[in-house]
Amino acid sequence: MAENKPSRVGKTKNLTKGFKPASGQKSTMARRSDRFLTQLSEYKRVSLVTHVNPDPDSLGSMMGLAHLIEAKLGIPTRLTRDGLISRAENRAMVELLDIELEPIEGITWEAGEAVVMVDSQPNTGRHHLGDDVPLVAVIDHHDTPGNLEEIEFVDVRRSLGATCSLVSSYLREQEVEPTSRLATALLYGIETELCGYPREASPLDDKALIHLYPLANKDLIARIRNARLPQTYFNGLLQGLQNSFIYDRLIISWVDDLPQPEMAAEVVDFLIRFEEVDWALCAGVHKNNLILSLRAAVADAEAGDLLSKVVGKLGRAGGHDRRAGGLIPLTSVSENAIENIQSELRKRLLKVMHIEECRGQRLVSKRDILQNLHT
Ligand SMILES: [Mn+2]
Repeated sequence: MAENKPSRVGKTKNLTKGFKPASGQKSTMARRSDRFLTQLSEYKRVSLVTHVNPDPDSLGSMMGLAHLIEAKLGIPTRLTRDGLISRAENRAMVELLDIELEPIEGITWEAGEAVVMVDSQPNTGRHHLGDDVPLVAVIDHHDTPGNLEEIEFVDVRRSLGATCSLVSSYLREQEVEPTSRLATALLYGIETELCGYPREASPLDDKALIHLYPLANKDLIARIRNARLPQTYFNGLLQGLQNSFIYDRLIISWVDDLPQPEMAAEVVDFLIRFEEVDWALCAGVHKNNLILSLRAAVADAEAGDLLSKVVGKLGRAGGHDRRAGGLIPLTSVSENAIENIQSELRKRLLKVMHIEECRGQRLVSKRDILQNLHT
């Protein structure tokens, strides 16, 4: 990665764009936002990248940093998109807030361009970035460690609920007031990371919410949160409910035909509220992948580590303390091949959770499913 870094622009010239921390700040530059801006001050352009299938936290974070960079450094920025945005709420966010995203596959990096990664870390298997990406900074809150050795600026805070909270703290430190549109994006980004159950939040998240709430457009947030849903959503949810099996304090839901990859998370967000379990996993087939989503209703669950141990070399996984996701590429989507991988996954999961191998008990019995079916 290092040898392909573009040369900085005008290092010896008199810089008009050079960043100086606000007066009154110690020259030791204790504030991370000062160091972040200083690191970027000599580039011609800054591009923001994030993980595949960007979610509200990654979209809001890209928008917030772009706004900060443009306001304080006067450097042009661009936001990118890796993969698709398919969840209805996330699509509504992009549409209603008019977020312009350049598809990552069509991008060529220019000399003098810096790339900032948000809500993710390099080499975690969550991007389609080439080796030539001029990555200068990484700002994230995931437990899953990435390869950060070559990165000049790193701010990873695992105790934070949302990357948007970290970005909001940069804006506050630099006294850059977010526009209503930006405040809406940041608030929704934080809300989606925090307001589910189990909640993983810190005082910095609360501070950001308090600051952003009066500035945000609550009508737009309501429209995003309650985005209209396609028929495939109900089909996917029904499949999940019909194929949910309980093993002690764990429930596993198999979806043979996931309408879109993020649906796995929606299924477990629903199932983790079941009072009889502490863990919920959804494994759904989407295209040639088995998409995994895990939730834990107990503290110090280390869900990210646990899922990554379970998946091992079959694929990749990671996440937070109580929320995790993963992906297993399927070599075949035949019924047999899928059943094999499902049974291997179940075996591994029961083992790491110290649950005895047993026949799973259906969440909804077959008899009930059939009896209540109107024809
Ligand atoms: Mn996030």
